[in-house]
Amino acid sequence: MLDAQIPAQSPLGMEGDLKNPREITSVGGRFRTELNMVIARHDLPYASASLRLYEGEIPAPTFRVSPGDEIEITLHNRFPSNPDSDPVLNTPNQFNSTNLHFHGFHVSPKGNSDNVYLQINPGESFNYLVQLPEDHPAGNYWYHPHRHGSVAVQVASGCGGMMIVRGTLDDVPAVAEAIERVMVFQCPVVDPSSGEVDSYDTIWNLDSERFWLVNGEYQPKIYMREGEVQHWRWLNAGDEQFLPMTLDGLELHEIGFDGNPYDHARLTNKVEIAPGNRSNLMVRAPKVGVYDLLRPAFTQGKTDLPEVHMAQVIVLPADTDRIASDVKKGTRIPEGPLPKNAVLTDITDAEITNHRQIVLGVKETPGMYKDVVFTLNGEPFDPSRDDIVAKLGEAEEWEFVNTTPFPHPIHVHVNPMQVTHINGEALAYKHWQDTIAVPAAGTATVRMRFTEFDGRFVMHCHILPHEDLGMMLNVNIEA
Ligand SMILES: [Cu+2]
Repeated sequence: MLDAQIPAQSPLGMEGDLKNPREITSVGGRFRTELNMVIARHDLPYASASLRLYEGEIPAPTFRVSPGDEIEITLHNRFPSNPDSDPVLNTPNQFNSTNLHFHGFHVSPKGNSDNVYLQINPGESFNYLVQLPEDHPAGNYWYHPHRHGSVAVQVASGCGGMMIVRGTLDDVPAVAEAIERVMVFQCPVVDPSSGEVDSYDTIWNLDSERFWLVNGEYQPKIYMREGEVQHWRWLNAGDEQFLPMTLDGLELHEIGFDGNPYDHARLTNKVEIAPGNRSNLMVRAPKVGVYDLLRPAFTQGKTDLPEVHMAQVIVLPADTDRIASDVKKGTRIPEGPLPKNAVLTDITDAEITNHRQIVLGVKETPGMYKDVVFTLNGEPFDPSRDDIVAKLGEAEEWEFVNTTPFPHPIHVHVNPMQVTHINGEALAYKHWQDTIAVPAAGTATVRMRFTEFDGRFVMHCHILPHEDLGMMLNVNIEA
């Protein structure tokens, strides 16, 4: 075995402190693991639940790889057989069939690489082989199932793990000297009477009772030392709720988003991660005390969502004897420009060969789940249709026009997007993301370069019930 394993542990080596998820790392240019999908029992705050999980763990193990690595993952679907044998496209179906997606990776979408058109049925195994380019941007990515019809159920059950590509921010001295926390936010939603996620009605309602977990723990404690700065890697691995997060009393300096470093550290009092987004934060604890990491009450589209108490942050005196004195302790926020991911250079007007508009909608359709389908350019998903055909080596500008009263986080596979406008207003700083929250009844404009990889892939809404109900289309990049 080539696996290098790091057990789940507190980065402070401290009892009672939030543990980082178990980690599997690449060695000598190669990452290799088995990934078993099983149903496992977990005690949630409101029910003893049977969850669909990778390795029976919530969250799944963190994978840490390097640019240029060859990634080989053997996925074993050990779920029971599907009760429904005759799936209806764009309705929830076959909750025990699956596949594997590498969210945000710039890799081939074909064959046994990041191919979301595959279907791995119960009892089957599949060998994924993904070649990460030598110049792949470093940062936070993640992996999760992506089979159309069962994606929301499986992610809402807890299938998902962080995937870290080493480099860029890791080498910034202020980041390197700080302890690192991987924080995966998930909210397994089960029917409290059965403890299972077998009815779509359980997850459909945005305001159904949800209990957010951080690294599988409910309202965990996070320890810091007075004056300390820690590097936190956040992932919203939930199925549909946005997370606009606050941590009053501590300083939040955002240094990256969707894996890519910002131009410089940004002091903020709210960090918003839509479903699928990641954030890199430097968190400074100026004073001893107890603080709340909160998702304050807010309105998502038309739905009022309650305050969520995500975790408690306990800041101990700098000379505490509860943390060994040899545990490293960052104290600095990166100053000046942050290192860029080199291939992500601004896409200029002159490079753009095509402009497209993509209209986000919803359409009453009797006979479908809840009698609706979600649409892109007026149509629900059809795997046999090429909705967008573009040329390898070219760059395009896409405007997402949201005709619905809900925000939709739009995720495009394979190539990252440089976000240029929100609601028609040009952004002074144009960041690179793979998932962009298109405001309710608003617009977002992005630019993309189709480099290295031809083939078919998808773009879709990362509110995953919207995807299952049709909000996805095919992009075909021709060589
Ligand atoms: Cu959506």
